[in-house]
Amino acid sequence: MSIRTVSTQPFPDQKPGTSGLRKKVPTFRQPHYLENFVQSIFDSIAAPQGSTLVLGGDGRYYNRLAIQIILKMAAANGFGQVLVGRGGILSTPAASCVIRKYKTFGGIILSASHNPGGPDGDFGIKFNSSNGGPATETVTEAIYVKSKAISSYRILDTEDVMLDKLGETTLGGMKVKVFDPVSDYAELMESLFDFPAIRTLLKSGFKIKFDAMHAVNGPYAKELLEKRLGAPVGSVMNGVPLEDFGGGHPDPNLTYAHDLVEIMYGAEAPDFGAASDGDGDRNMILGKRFFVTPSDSLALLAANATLIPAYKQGLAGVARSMPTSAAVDRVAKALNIPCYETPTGWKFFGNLMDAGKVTLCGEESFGTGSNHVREKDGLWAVLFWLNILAVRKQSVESIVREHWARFGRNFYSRYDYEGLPTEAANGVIQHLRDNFPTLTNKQFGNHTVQTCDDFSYTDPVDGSISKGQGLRILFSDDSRIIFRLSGTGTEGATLRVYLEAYEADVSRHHLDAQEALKELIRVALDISELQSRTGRDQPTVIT
Ligand code: G16
Repeated sequence: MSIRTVSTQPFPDQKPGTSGLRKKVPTFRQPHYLENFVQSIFDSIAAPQGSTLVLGGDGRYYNRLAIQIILKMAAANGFGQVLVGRGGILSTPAASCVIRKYKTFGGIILSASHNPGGPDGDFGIKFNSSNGGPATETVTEAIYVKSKAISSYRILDTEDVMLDKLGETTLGGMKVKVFDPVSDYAELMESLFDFPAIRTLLKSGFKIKFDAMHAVNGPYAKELLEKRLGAPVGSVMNGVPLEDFGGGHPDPNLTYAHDLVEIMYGAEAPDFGAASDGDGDRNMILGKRFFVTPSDSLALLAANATLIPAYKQGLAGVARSMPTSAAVDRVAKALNIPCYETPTGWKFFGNLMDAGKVTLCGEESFGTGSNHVREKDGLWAVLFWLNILAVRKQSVESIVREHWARFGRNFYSRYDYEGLPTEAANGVIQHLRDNFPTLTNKQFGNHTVQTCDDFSYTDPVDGSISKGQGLRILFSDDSRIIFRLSGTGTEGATLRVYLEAYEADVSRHHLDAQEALKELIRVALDISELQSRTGRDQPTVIT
């Protein structure tokens, strides 16, 4: 068993995006591609000799192979121990939980989140720091810089490790501990929520359906919802993780979680429905024939937080990503707590939570979480909702409608144009930017533009500045249109258009969001010249 130093050449495309490096599987399978990136991580983080690392992924195609490579490289790079989820499985929030619980130096998470998997699907890798959260931009930038200058990597020449049996082995001088990926996380959930109250709710005939979308959360949901909380077996659907997610797109929204949507809008609809994504950090919440937008869900969790044992003392503050609706801002105002607006990307919440400035945070992209870990957390959101439902004994719909009646409704929708030629997408953004001066003060129907800017964020904790985080067109009536290029796609460019309009009048709260936002959508298409510049007359997905 010897350490081999392998000569390599840099790949020019290893810049981490919104959440780590995401590429097609064939890209990752090129000789040295994964190895270069892993060595760049190790060279950037400067872990002391003998450090412990957590390792696991969402089980998608290439997960197991990648884990073997990373284990051998960790052994050759001086790590003392790696904790690996059994079968190489570890949901993203569970990885965060384990990094924190065992105070490890950090962890490597393998996932392309909600993107499809399989031999031609997507794969991804990211490093999480010792706080359990995604590496900050300073660290990801350092990794990128290393990747552009790499000339060799180190790997141990040895047999593969057995990943399917709990226990310890050694790899060179390094210990490999295969652990149960569910138990630490389940224990953490049980410490946050009122399990007896939820158990009583589920015994009372309240029916739930959770769609794990053949992704990583299947075993976690079965353990928590069916085993510990007593939901009938079968309440968790698509609960067996598959390497290609059963050919599906493990993205919990109304388009891709269609199995669940059909059930929740059907004649025999359960009282509560939810889904999570490939790596278990996103969530979608549904009531009987009722969809809760992620932005409303965040606002509602904040407004009801003191009903939950873990948050009964109240919240230090809340945070949302810039494109997320301002529904939570209204709750924060009523609670008299700070509300932070960050760029898109969970990594921006970490500093705020570490500094004790926020307790809850969330994003329009179906992510909500709290300071219990440093990742967004799909099942946590589901349990939070179930706990609220157990206390308030009302339907999902009536809880949301009461919330709107109190705070007003932020109508919200996102239009995604996926797989655009990069030049066309950049052209739309440039055109808008060039037109900022002519847009200010301009009136469009009932909406008058107040300001336009390119969102820039100064981290209040470490002072770091992140520029170019999305174009905002802000209207005087609190409506907003945001244009942003996604940082998680793997093919061409994905242009996102976020639309939001505030409505205080309860008599208009029943409106369909698309109807309420009709005029803003027209304005957005008009001022961006999106259709003529991209040749697309329809978005790929509307959420
Ligand atoms: C990641 C990030 C989120 C972000 C989402 C979409 O989520 O962690 O913060 O909102 O991507 O980003 P973009 O709009 O750049 O595509 P996930 O669930 O994909 O890891």
